[in-house]
Amino acid sequence: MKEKLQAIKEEALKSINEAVDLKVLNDIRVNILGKKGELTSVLRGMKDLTKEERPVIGQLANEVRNLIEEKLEDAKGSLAKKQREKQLKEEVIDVTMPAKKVVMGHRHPMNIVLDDIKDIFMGMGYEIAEGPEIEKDYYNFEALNIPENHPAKDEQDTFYINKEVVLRTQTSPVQIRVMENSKPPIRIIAPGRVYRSDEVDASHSPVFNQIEGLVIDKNITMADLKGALEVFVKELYGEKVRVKFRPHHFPFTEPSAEVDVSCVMCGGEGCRVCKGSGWIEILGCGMVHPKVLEMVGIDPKEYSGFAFGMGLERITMLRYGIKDIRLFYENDVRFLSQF
Ligand code: 2NL
Repeated sequence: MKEKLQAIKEEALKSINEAVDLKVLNDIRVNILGKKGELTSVLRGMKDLTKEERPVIGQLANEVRNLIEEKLEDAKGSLAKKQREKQLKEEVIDVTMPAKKVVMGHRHPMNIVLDDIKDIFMGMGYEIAEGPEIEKDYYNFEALNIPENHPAKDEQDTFYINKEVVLRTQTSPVQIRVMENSKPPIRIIAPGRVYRSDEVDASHSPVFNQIEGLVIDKNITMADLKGALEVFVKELYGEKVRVKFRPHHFPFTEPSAEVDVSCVMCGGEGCRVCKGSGWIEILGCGMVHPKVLEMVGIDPKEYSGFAFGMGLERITMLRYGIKDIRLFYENDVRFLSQF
């Protein structure tokens, strides 16, 4: 029995030493100290021993059990520690690794330019006004001094919903509504989508975007118009750009003018974009016609004002050197990602 205990002890210490993880260690414990364990069965055999042998073997068995339990406890501690260290090593996060890039879109080139234009006018105290794209014929034409059968109505031929309702051809109706509903001073810009029954080509689209502006106050003169638009053009295209006011005619303004800028492509030398002239037309403007003021209930003897209008597509094409208006609407990512 003594030899058996000795053998159990040696075998136990050896396997404890070689245990690779906590699970193996637990199996060893069960095999030796468990209910059906080797040492347990030896202790059960104690009852067959003589009175003299019993205390000697008993003491030895106790020593062997205590020793095995102690070694098991030690091994458990060091294996648990090893296991934790291994886990920590595996789960370590390298905060210096490059992050996964988030693929994000960006503003459409026309929105970039629109935001710039809004910023410039807001900086001069203008507010942004909006209104319906489906308009009464009255607001789109008549209130702007374009009577039935006026040739300008051909120029701006549009899509009719019925005899009295049209898709607006400019954002002026927004400004008419503002004048009807508020008192001067008025300083607004009205950006938005407009419609004309034009054939599609490199510079025309039946649906496009316009930005109009309106200022109404006492003693507003053509000098205010020139000053405001010169500041606008220089902020948009740079200080070096030259600005030219050329007489023109619109039914809703008198006097009227078109504004040319020195060609943003060639600087005025003459090129394909400016057709050799060195100048590019970018907007129309004028002093609001007294008849228009009368129709909205503003007294033209007390108040005067100026208005202007420009095409957003055209301004954007000039800014970036875009040659075909259709590129704006096709939503080809290869085009859009360039801005
Ligand atoms: C152009 C020219 C223009 C206006 C728009 C306007 C609006 C009101 C009263 C008077 Cl409510 N005028 N708008 C004036 C002059 C020119 O647009 O070439 N647009 C693309």
